[in-house]
Amino acid sequence: FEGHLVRKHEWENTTTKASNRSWDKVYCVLRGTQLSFYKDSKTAKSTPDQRFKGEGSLSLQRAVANVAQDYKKKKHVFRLKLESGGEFLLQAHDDSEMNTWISHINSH
Ligand code: I3P
Repeated sequence: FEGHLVRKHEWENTTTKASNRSWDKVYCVLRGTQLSFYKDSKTAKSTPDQRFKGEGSLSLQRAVANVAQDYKKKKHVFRLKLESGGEFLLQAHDDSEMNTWISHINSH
């Protein structure tokens, strides 16, 4: 499963806020239990090792995605909580796309 989302890294782990908390447009690819971010769909397809800003993939083992009810600044935003304590906010185009992402992430 894959598609465009806008991403904000909130927490590095349970105690450290992410140093860069700006919103980035990213192309997201879910392969098994791994979530990878890319600059665009072309890069994801042609050179899947070339992830956004040289980042690693995220492990979704014991990760949970939920609607970000408390985040009011943008619509269609869900929160991804990783086992590491890392947290991301991810904005979809609409609620239906958001709910599709949430179920894919939670049903791996
Ligand atoms: C961040 C940027 C984000 C903002 C974040 C800022 O600054 O303005 O949009 O999050 O606020 O730190 P920069 O682009 O200079 O990194 P919101 O959109 O959620 O307000 P934060 O520090 O409160 O997370």
